[in-house]
Amino acid sequence: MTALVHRFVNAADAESPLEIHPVAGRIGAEIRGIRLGGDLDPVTVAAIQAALNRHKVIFFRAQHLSDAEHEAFAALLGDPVAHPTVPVAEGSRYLLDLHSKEGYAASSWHTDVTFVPAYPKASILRALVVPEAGGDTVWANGATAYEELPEALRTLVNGLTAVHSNDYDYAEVLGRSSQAQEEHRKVFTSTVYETEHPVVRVHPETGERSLLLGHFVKRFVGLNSADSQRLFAILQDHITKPENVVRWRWQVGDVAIWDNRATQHRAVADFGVQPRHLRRATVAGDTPRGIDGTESRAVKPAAGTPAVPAPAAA
Ligand SMILES: O=C(O)CCC(=O)C(=O)O
Ligand SMILES: [Fe+2]
Repeated sequence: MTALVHRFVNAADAESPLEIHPVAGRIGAEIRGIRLGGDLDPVTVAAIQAALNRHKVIFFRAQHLSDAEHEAFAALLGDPVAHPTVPVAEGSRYLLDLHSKEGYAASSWHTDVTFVPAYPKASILRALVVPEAGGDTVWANGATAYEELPEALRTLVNGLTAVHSNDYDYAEVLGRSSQAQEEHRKVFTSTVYETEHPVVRVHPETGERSLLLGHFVKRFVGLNSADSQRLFAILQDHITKPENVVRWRWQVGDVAIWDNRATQHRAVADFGVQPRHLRRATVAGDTPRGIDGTESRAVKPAAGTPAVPAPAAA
């Protein structure tokens, strides 16, 4: 057996002005010595963006951002956008609440909001309350996963398109169905979206190819649902194997930022009834392109249909 040699090793860029400490071998780095907020200078913001492109998820300890600081920092990375169906967190303009008390932990592998064509390019998550133990988050590198696929599978996915929707089988994906889960599903699917994306996305800034899948995938175009499920499981197994993954043990005040164009993530739901509260900002992204340049396209709502406004949080 020949060892796979990765083009990319998760080492800090010697040119970066930031203090960067890689975490796992293929993804993730902690950045020290920075206080995030809306008043960072452009050189630092560019260095953060470069570190994000390189390491795919970056961590900052002990930031303790307010909602306003969180949103102001997000605006330095691009245009902050609210979730398309879930009402914003109380007192904020764009933030999404992830509050385990309400029965919600995003504990299956996904890329954020891939049920719309131009889904967010980055997500910025901060920890307000964390369990004493457990409740970590894990991220997977879709680019190294693509790179090490056996050639026959790579050839197969290069021309493949998948349909992503927010109206997926929640009980099946999350392995349970509770009242809180059902409430969440109703809000999450108040407008049903369906989008066709290439399975291999070419990163608009780095040119890197990565696998674009995750739990919003309903099926592959041209395959029936049984074949789709089997192929999906094979590809997801490659993406989420431990070698492609980094795991973060949260402390209150931490911030994690991920490149939502090249990664998947999920919460680890091992914290029982302990409270866990995170808030997330997302920054607008562009429409993905596949290897041959084909762009993702919306299937639902059909073009010209006005989106149904999300119900007010009650
Ligand atoms: O709760 C977590 O650890 C992950 C939450 C999540 O999926 C997100 O913030 O997009
Ligand atoms: Fe997420």
